[in-house]
Amino acid sequence: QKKYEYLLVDIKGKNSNVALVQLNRPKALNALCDGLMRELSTVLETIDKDDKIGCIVLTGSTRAFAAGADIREMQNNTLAQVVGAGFLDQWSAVAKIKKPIIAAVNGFALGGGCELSMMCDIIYAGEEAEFGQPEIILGTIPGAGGTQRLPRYVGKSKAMEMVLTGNRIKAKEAHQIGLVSAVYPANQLIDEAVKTAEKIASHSRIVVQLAKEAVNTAFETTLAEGNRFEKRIFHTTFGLADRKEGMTAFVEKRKPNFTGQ
Ligand code: CO8
Repeated sequence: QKKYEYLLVDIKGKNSNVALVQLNRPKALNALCDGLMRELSTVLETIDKDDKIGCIVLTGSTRAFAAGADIREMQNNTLAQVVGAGFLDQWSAVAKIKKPIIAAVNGFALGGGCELSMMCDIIYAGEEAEFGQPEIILGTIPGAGGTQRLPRYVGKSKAMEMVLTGNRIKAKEAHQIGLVSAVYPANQLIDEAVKTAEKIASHSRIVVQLAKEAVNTAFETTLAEGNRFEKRIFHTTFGLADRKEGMTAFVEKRKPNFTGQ
């Protein structure tokens, strides 16, 4: 097992095809300092190229998924510095990962922590999880998609309420408004996320990647353009051995044997 400064990385699942990436900076409630985000981007990009892995679970600790960008690190930055250095540009790497990522959120997911969870593809929450965009309290605004992804998850009124007040919402409400797709007791959360990840990893790798790309396109474009894109991706699956295998297995009443081709 490779050692990381801010992460714990493990392989999970009966077929060892799920990567579990745990944010591990307990002293600062997993505040997302530059070093942590650099390490996370590198690790996710490496996993993305690993043929053995079909799905990723990203989690934090019981107390905090992540309490935001690192406020101490940002405190004395100037406008010229943040623009000049492209401050926190590397965060967007997470949203570019091609394999599905399930965020398993226990504890606080605040500011950049909430934004990081929204860059993932599915969010599961532990019963004690709390989500919020408290940047307004610090005299700034969300900078990693909070004003853009949150309204797409929960609609304008709730997103405005969260971004303008800085108030936190609990897991149950996050579920009701569609930010998270399921809530589990804290100690079962990672197992449940791994179970879903194993299911995803049992499907054709290439088709899973295409499906993720198609759903994400819904958030980038018009309905007509999105439907046109989807149709082409759907057609594309007919060039794959896995599409033939999936349908043949159904007809022959057996399990498919996908090869990712
Ligand atoms: N940054 C740095 N350190 C932090 C952070 C943070 N975001 N959050 C907590 N810590 C540290 C605390 O300073 C404390 O350290 P120490 O023990 O050395 O004093 C330690 O973690 C424990 O925290 P608390 O003692 O405060 O624990 P509590 O249980 O009392 O409170 C809270 C927990 C409510 C989570 C509280 O820590 C808090 O409010 N944290 C800040 C939350 C916040 O405002 N987050 C938003 C940050 S701004 C942001 O994320 C902008 C994103 C822009 C991304 C742009 C990308 C391109």
